[in-house]
Amino acid sequence: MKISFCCTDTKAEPWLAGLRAAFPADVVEQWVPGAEPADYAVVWAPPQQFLDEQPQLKALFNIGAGVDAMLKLRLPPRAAVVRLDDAGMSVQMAEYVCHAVIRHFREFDAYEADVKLGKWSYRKPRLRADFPVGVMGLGVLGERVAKALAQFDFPVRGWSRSSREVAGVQCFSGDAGFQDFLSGTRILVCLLPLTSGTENVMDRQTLSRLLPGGYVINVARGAHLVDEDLIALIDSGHLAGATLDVFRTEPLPAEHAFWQHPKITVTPHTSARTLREESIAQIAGKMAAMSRGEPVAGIVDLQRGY
Ligand code: NDP
Ligand code: OXD
Repeated sequence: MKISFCCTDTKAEPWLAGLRAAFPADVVEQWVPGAEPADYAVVWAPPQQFLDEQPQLKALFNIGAGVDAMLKLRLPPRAAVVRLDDAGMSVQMAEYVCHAVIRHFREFDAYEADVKLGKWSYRKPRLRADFPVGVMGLGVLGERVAKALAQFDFPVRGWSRSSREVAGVQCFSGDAGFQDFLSGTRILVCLLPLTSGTENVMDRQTLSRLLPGGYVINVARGAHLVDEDLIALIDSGHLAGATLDVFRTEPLPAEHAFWQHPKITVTPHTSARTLREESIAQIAGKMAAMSRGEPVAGIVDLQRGY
């Protein structure tokens, strides 16, 4: 069996070493144009030429959870697309989102500003009941985040495509449940996959439905959010601010208004990083299972787009 590694912006050697250790009897190579086709591939943002040279590929293992960029490419005819299924990302996402929610709720940004001015001042305690958090997407990452927030006694609501039950979380689903989900949410967290059904989901209309003083945390994809609508609603006072980890263009262009906006916190797509060892272990396990003809979790439904 041959495994090809084709990941842009990724140091290949440690991945190749890990995959070779898992498959000592097989060929594991970094792809170069014109190389012999592979049976399995480990990829991140592969060029179209790589995919076009893989007529016999059985599976493409994406070293991330989101496959929106890959699904824009022409895929090999029979290859399954397999996404990372947690692999150490859900705990990072829970840390990031809980940090952003608590920083906003406890006004730590305002305390930091006071401290810089040498000011010793208290703010009135706020009530958790006034800060219901709504998590859009209750998949591998969203469910973990929703449960982590519930541990801090925030009222937590979740929204997904199909109906779900998550302990401690008030669940809504589909178009029918969306308005009720939004109208009871003050802090909105996006953990949806980017598909034709979710692009621009956070626009003026939906963000206007949040409770006054709403706050937005986007950790999914930049194209879920209409940037101008967010800024207009913050500037009008309907929204209190936002923490954003993902952007339509990455790196976020130097001239983008998000950088300097006093009520927007920006991080460089770092809320849940791919962890190499966990990912190699997961991918190797699934590759071995597939070669034995066994089913594996995390196969992307190409029609649904996630
Ligand atoms: P999953 O596929 O496990 O979960 C997706 C969830 O979104 C499911 O609950 C699904 O509903 C729901 N959903 C999908 N479409 C719709 C829709 N049209 N309406 C309502 N709900 C919908 O994905 P993960 O949790 O693993 O990852 C989510 C996203 O997070 C990734 O696609 C990626 O873009 C992003 N991500 C960002 C990272 C970062 O560092 N910023 C790191 C990793 C991931 P249902 O349950 O019914 O299927
Ligand atoms: C992912 C990401 O999808 O890093 O895993 O954004």
